[in-house]
Amino acid sequence: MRRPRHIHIRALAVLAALAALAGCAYLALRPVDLSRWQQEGAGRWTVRGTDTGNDSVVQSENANPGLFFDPADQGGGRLYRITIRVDDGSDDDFIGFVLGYQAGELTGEPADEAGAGAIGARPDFLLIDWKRADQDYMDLGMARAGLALSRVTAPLRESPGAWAHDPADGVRELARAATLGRSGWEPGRDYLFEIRYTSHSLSVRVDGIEEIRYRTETGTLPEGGFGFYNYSQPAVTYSGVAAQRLSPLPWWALALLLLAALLLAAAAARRAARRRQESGDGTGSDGAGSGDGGSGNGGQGDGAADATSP
Ligand SMILES: [Ca+2]
Repeated sequence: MRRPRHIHIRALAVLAALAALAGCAYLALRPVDLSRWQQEGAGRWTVRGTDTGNDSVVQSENANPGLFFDPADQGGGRLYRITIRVDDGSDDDFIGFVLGYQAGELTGEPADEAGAGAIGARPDFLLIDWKRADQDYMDLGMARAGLALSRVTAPLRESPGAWAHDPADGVRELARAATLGRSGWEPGRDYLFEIRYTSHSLSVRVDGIEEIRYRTETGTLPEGGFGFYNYSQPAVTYSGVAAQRLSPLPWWALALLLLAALLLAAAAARRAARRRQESGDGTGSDGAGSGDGGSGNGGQGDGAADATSP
């Protein structure tokens, strides 16, 4: 039995519209549930509920390097949006983020005794850290004020790597921020971070300004999840944490798909209108009542077709 062409077009239009809707839902920016995140290293991380869920966390200790991260996040093209704020004017140390992080990499040890986290035993992740003020501290070297991107290939602890970005200690600086590279954070001020991370590129915007843009020309950036970083800075709040999958297709391909769905829907609507008009013309006496009778006639037509082609 051959189906009429208009049914194919209508089905295609419905499928295209559903695909477009599913794509939009899949790629939507959503609040992140921080109650499922984990802590590694030093610090005290306390999740706080808000109107939009468990999307806020406070780090309250003045301690050695520590992380709060999403063990379920395996990256694969994400946009993260976070507001960060320090409510402490007496200290001047590090706040920040990690990317491409897998459990256990901070200390270079497996995440658990069963070895489930052993994949993270060899550190290789990206660190975005932001110090408030220059500080030459004991034998750790000089920590510079400002926002910087580094690649970490050794455990992060109280040592020249975490403190001074010493490449000999496994922390190699890749870039400093465009306008905040030598400027510290200010206490009592909200900063909106938007971080885009794919296997080959990283973009960090702060309050709408792109501060860091980094691409790897050889190989890929570290695979893994997203997390918050702290080294010796209490009273840090991360709030409004939200994440979004980045489309694997460029914007113009998505626009073409949407346009195709709209064109198919328009074609289906035109055909349906023409069929109603034709059936109205062909029934003579029904003509006067064709406004209401369109669908009724359509139903009769289908019934007749079924009766003659079992
Ligand atoms: Ca401190």
